[in-house]
Amino acid sequence: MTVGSKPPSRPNSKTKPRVAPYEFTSRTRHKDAPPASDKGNHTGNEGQTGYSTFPRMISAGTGSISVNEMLMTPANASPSLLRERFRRDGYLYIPQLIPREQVFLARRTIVQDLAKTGFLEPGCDVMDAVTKKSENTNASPSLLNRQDLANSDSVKEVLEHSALYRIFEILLCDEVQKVLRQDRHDRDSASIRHPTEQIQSHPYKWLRAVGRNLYTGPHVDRVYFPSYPLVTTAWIPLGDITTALGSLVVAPGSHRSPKFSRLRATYGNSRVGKDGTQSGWIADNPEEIHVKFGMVRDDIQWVSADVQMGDVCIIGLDTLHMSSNNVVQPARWRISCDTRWFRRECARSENCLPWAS
Ligand SMILES: O=C(O)CCC(=O)C(=O)O
Ligand SMILES: [Fe+2]
Repeated sequence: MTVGSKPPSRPNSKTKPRVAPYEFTSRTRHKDAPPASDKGNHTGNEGQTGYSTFPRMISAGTGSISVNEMLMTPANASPSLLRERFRRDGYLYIPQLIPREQVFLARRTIVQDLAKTGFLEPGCDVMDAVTKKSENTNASPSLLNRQDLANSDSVKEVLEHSALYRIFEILLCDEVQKVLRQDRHDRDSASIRHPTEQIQSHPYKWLRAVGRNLYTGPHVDRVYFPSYPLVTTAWIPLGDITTALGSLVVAPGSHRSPKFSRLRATYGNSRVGKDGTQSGWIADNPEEIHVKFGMVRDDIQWVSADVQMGDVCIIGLDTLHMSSNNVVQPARWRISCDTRWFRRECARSENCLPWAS
């Protein structure tokens, strides 16, 4: 497929398995999955096969953990279900919240830039974001420093999509319930009348292209946001991301379970530097966390997903999470963006803006 191709049509989320992202053909296996003949005995990289079966073993940091599948919450779920699950689990996995066509266009903008700046292997489909085989394996596009790219039209349309405003109005504002009750017909629509009135998206966007063998270690976002009382993260994959490419991994319930109270009271109260940097990680090896905070191994149950363009994961401020390692072969960039959301009044009352490390 060429760069100028039009985006693939949106899959019907009811028809599983979901399709590979950058193809028009009806491929049913994920790009990272091994050949069908391998199924059943393939162990791949530490068991990371890209199969749609859970639980599975994944590489995370310097360790290896078992993950179950994230619970999917439909984009048109009622406000009460969205709130209830978010309160209970500390995260929401919402497949196809954003039209995949729009995410496709955003991805295209980013990968074209990666091609221009020399980070993609020549001769490969740019949409696959195949990492350039270079002698300097540490070369990184440092997309965190590319706010220009994050703010380009096609990317920003995804990162600040009206569907996200609607979700955060539901999760962060009591008032929206009243508005929605007044007009039941509006309830399931993608946007409410004035989606930006109460909610603000942080202007800084944490855009990432994560290379092979890299990952984000276990952390809670609170340690990076001491002065934002209600900030909530929307993790937006800008491509199809299997657990082998470096998907989000979350510990459901870790934001409120008594088992995590020591973690929250000690590490969770600490303050560190820049978001997502190593300074805020609990450990390089997630298998060490329970030992540090007086838990037993089974107290921490991890979940993850093979996410697709259009999917969004919402993460609470105190919810333990990380990414899995990018171990796919041939090496490809994992492209995603963390976006932060809060009530507009919070930005006025707290020293929330601009982002400062
Ligand atoms: O994408 C990643 O590697 C980290 C994501 C994350 O920690 C977040 O979105 O808060
Ligand atoms: Fe995070």
